[in-house]
Amino acid sequence: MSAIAAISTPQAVGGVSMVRISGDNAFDIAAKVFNPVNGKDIHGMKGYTACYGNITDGGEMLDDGVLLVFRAPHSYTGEDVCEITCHGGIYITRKVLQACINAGAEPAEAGEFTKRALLNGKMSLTQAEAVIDVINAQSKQYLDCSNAQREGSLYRRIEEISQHILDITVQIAAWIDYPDEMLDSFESSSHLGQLENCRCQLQCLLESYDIGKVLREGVPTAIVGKPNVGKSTLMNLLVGSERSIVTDIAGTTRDIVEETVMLGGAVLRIADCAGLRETEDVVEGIGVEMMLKKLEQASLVLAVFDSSRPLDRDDYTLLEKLKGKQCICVINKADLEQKLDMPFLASQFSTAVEISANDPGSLKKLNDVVEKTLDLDRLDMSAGFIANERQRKCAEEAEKALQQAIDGIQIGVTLDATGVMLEKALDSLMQLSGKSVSETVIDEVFRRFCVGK
Ligand SMILES: Nc1nc2c(ncn2[C@@H]2O[C@H](COP(=O)(O)OP(=O)(O)O)[C@@H](O)[C@H]2O)c(=O)[nH]1
Ligand SMILES: [Mg+2]
Repeated sequence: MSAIAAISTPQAVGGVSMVRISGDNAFDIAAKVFNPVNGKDIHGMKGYTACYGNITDGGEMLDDGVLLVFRAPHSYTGEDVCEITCHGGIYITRKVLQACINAGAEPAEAGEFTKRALLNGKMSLTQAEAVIDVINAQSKQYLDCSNAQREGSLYRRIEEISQHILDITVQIAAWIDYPDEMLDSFESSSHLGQLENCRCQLQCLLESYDIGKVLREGVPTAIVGKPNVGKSTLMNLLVGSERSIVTDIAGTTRDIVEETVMLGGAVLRIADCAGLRETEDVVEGIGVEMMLKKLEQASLVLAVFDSSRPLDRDDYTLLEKLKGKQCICVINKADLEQKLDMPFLASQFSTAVEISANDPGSLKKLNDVVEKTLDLDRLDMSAGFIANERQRKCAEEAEKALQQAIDGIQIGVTLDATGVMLEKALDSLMQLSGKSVSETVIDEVFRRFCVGK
């Protein structure tokens, strides 16, 4: 394919930036813009070698830099690749890219380098999708999972399931075509067991989607409670700085204050809200409305209570509003004299923790209780997981078709009909792994990428 070029480093000021060129004529283009100081022709350079030289555009000197070359097929894209590293200014880097385009390269589209890697058989579709997840990973856990995915963990898992289904489909086809020559009658019970096993594995993969989503996007978390229980103090403790205003005046927090923090092995997108109480104050009233909305949207709620005061009407109103939410009861101000009906409060929640939000020593307790509540370790994500909506849809369709095949065998439908359902399941799995996938789907996948990758 003819060469494409793009800036592969961030569009920001830094020490160095890199323009990548990939394609059959990558060396021709690089030779037009890069002149090695040793005077040698870059066409003679071996793969994985570098040289220092001047970068020019039609004779105009732009910068000096380093050229790194890769020879097909031993490159990221599987094509000839030249990477020109120049000084890391936005203007100069754009000028170097323009020089490559003037020399005949096409500007690369989002994800086009990775798309070429896919088309050249350097990686599967699920591996290509994992590249973008590695780039976007915000936590160690998600990075580890995405790296395993990039190594092909999901691909292998799908291949394994597909192989089992294929074996059974082949046996069924043989039995349909040559019933007289088959020694044994069709063993529906053993096939049922195997199909059920495949279905369970798919279900397990589907469950991984929710955990992946949590790791990828962060958990929308709301800190709620009546005024003055220490919500903003808790927020500041979690953030590690004075993010929310703390006073002993009830109704201090009115706007929602939002921050992203790592807690319990996950990224939490935390909102510190106005305290829940009936109020005549118009602005505070709007704050309470916003808090109720945040509460509704939250996947995790930190419900804060003040242990130095008995429960009152505002606490009971809050308890009503928390029904059905994944909630951790945070009993704050453990350093003060206890006046709270602890046994009653604890009975209202599955998880409770006693802390002093103004004591940094409470962080560990909060970390542990959040980790236990989210329970992100319950699935081995490094063994492959469903990372996006496209994959989820394919896995769901495969599982549905398998279930129909299983139901069919149980009620004694013809083997023809069972075979059709199994083929449908296989087709969905092939779409998942990218073995059989339309160009539209591939384009959709790469639209999520950045230019230069
Ligand atoms: N003794 C004690 N005081 C606390 C604790 N947490 C918060 N406070 C105090 O309680 C008051 C209200 O805190 P704030 O975080 O503004 O409460 P919010 O209205 O729920 O956001 C402030 O005077 C805080 O210093 C704690 O653990 N122990
Ligand atoms: Mg507050």
